Amino acid sequence: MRKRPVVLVTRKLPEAVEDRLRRDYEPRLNPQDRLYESDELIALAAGADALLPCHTERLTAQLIARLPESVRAIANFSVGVDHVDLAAARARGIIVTNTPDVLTDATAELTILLMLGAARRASEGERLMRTGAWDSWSPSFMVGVQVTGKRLGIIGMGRVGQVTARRARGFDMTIHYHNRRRLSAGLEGGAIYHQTAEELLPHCDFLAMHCPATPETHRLLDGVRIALLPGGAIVVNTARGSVVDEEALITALKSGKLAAAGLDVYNNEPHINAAFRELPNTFLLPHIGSATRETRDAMGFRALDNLDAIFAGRAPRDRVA
Ligand code: 8YV
Repeated sequence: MRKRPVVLVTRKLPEAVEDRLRRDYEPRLNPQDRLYESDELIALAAGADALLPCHTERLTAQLIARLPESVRAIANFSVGVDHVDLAAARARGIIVTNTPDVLTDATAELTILLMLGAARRASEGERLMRTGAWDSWSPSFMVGVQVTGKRLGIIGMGRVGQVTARRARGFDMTIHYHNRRRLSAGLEGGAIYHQTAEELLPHCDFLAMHCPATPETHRLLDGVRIALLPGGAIVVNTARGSVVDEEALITALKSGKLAAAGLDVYNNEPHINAAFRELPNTFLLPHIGSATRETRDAMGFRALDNLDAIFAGRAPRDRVA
């Protein structure tokens, strides 16, 4: 019988995904879901044919250089691949894949939740209820910003951006966007294209970040660009913390330039900038964009589809390097 490929699975994955791994591979699972240090990861990878990591593993050029010769593939359980040095993997001939499509709906849902939560002061309201501090009601109590009918600007009109736009149209929002390339009229669905972020920003009552983290998008939303937003705008981010200059965002939230921010992603997760916690006008979630049962299963299956193809000698559907 052909030897089943050994797969180092760095985190605890959904039961159905681990069942399939046990059926088709020789998996090295992590039932305790411990975060591996680099040395430990390298030791555990000895003799492995593939890695199945999450975005929590930083697969730097140094780490990739230390991977054993046996590793042929890195099948990520994530759509974002900013945690992997793709050039280093390419240089070693290691195939890298991701899991697009399957987390689009879940992430777009979370963007809408962040918009509503930030605009309607959900965090403050929840805190009042949980601490028992709610003691009165008045017409001026907890007044927020209405979402319906506003202009939503989207930076990065890929899969998630497009679904966010569709969902936002349910709130009669007008969609503006900036993307490297203009979409076809069919995909645009009436959204208004802006060739640069600078041109887009003055049109955004709400701004949603949906671009991947790359050197080009690093701190794309900085102080200069925040200044171009209308006063009282609301920023939401389900992409990556690195696409926002957090200090500039905090300054704008403190000054009232921005009414609020809804954030699911941060620099230096999970040790987020403490100012976000202290500000009343932030609505904060702990990187749960794809955290639905349906999506997490689908992410695992998609990663396994990619591995199946690689070990069957076929081209994986989601090759990124
Ligand atoms: C995942 C994500 O939970 O897929 C991504 O890029 O950011 C998240 O939705 C995480 O990356 C899993 O590794």
